[in-house]
Parts: sequence; C-alpha cells; structure tokens
Amino acid sequence: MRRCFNLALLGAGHVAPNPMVGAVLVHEGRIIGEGWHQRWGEAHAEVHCLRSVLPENRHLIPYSTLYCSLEPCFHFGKTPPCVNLILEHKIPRVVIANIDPNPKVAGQGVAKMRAAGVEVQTGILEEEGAWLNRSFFHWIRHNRPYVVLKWAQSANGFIGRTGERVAVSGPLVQRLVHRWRSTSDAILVGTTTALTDNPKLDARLYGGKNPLRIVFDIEKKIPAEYNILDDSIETWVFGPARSGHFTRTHFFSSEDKINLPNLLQQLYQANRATLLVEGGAMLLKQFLENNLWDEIRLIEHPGSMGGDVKAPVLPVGMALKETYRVGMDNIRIFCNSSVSLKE
Ligand code: AOF
Ligand code: ZN
Repeated sequence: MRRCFNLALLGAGHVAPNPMVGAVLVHEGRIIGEGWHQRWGEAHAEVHCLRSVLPENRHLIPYSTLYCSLEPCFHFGKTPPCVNLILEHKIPRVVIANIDPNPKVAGQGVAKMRAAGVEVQTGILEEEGAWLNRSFFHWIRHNRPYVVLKWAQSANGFIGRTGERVAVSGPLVQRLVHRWRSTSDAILVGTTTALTDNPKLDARLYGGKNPLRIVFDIEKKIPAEYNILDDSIETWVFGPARSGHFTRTHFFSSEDKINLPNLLQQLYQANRATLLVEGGAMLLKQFLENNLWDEIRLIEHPGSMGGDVKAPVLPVGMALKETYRVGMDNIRIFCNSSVSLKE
C-alpha cells in the first residue's frame, strides 16, 4: 500500500480536483503491474496498472491481488468504471486504503466487487491515505476548497517589516514553497503583500503548473505595472476592473469588502480543491479568526530579525502532522483538528 501511495504522489499537481491514486498488482509476492492517475480527465490508476503488465505475465492476472490506495470507481465519469475492468480481468482479491467519499462511488465499488465474488479488504493504512488526499476528501465532503495557511517567522516572532520586502527563511525553503504552489490550485495574497513584495506568485523555482493567482485589491491600489496584473497567468482580482486588454485576468468588481466565504464558494465552483494563503498578516488572521482554514504550514527561521509585523498566533487544539528541516529552517505542518479527516 505504501508503494501505491508513492505512485499516487507522482500525480501531485496534475490531477486536482481528482484524488491522487496509485495501484499495484502483486502475484505471489512479486509486483507484476503498477500505475497511477497521471492527469485529470485521463485514465485511472487501475487502468495504467493493468496496462503495465508484461505479455508474459498477463496469464497471472486472475491469480493476483490488486492494491489500490482508493476504492476503484463504480461510475461512468470521464472514464469507464474501474470496477468493471477488475471484473473483466477476473482479479480475485482487492486491497484498498480508503473508501472513495465521492457520492457517485461511496462504497458501491466495493459492494459490486463483493457481489461478484471478489475478496475485498478495506481500511489498510487508511489514515495515511486520508492524509495524502486531504484536499480531495475535504473538497468533496464540505463543498469548499481545502485552505492552507503558510507563513515564515523569525525566532523573535516576526513575519516582516512594514513597506519592505524581506526574506525571513532561506533559499531552499523558497523552492519548497514553489513546490507547494505547484501542488495547489490557487494562491491568495492580500493587498499589502501585493504592494510590498510585488510577487509573481508562480512556481518558477520548482516547475510544474502555475496555480490560479488571487489578490484582494478592493481600493484599486496595486500599480498597473505590478507582476500580479501582468496577465501572464490566470488571475482573479477581487476589486474594481481595470482598463486594458486582459485575457487571463478576471475582475470581481462587485466586491467592496473582503468576503472569504464568497471567495471559497467561487473557488469550489471553479473546481479548485486547494487554496494556499501566502499572507500577509491581516489576511491570515482573518482566516484564523473565522476558522476557515484546514492546515498551517509554519516555517520557523532560527535567527532573529528586526521586524514589526508580528506572526499570527497559533490557534489552540491543532494536531501536529509533520516536522522536517529544510536548510536552516524548521517546517511544521498542523491540521485543524476541528476538521476530522474521517467523518
Ligand atoms: C479510481 N481510480 O485512479 C481515480 C479515481 O471523471 P473521472 O472518470 O476521472 O472520475 C473522477 C472520480 O473518480 C473522482 O472524483 C474520484 O471519485 C474517482 N477517482 N477512482 O478508481 C483512480 N483517480
Ligand atoms: Zn476508476
């Protein structure tokens, strides 16, 4: 199953809002097929896995066990049901980490296989699977994107200095942040951050896809020549429309105040499953105060800095999920424990 998770992760940044899924076919302790969901709208993990079996091993398929990180699908979506494929190949045993929370599947895949005589085992490494696909699970259960708050703070608790672009963390962390961007579906910053940092909000240091950029510009303060208004990447601006020829930039000119629930609703409708909020302090605070967040990625720099913008106060009752070090900096990943992954 861990191998399934590793394969699934190869789809990160390419499959959202679909889940990342990996599948492995095993015959008497030997892997004879592997696959993963590679791109949104394309073949599922099980299809790739079965296609990968070499001609000389194909006769072993009806004697093998299929491991899937997610319950094989039951519905006709953009692709036909994986359950049908499994039955056609007469696979006798299927082992699954998570039941697919998609109401179109939701246990019906397992039921159909069992009814056809397939031995099905579920719940293997279930917690790890749910963590891997936390965005998808959240998006499909709660009808809103999974909200990740990210900030970097110095040892003395600052995240910045008014009116100045300052790097709190080291260069390796910058790469990591670009990776986080490329595996998010949208990134959001507030007006002050857009003005102070003039960020591009792309994933150039990591590669992969650039997510949708979002900025609040209610008072139309951002200079027209700033990166975020360069129309090079799909961008949503919550604030008055601008003159000029925009093809990728969309203005939500009816917005006269920051309305986070409305923003999340718009993102849900646009099939964006993960929102990365990159600051600044005011916007992070608003998400925290309204309990509209699901995960915090905290970057802690060991050195002090002369700053005046205080880091947000960490909420109580969070669950620490991961800790690691990147260069000099410590990364801690917390999830909002008021949101259960199981439900
Ligand atoms: C699987 N294996 O690898 C994935 C599954 O629109 P479609 O046809 O691509 O279906 C998308 C839904 O299928 C998605 O919301 C989720 O419920 C399931 N994803 N299922 O059997 C896979 N990616
Ligand atoms: Zn499928």
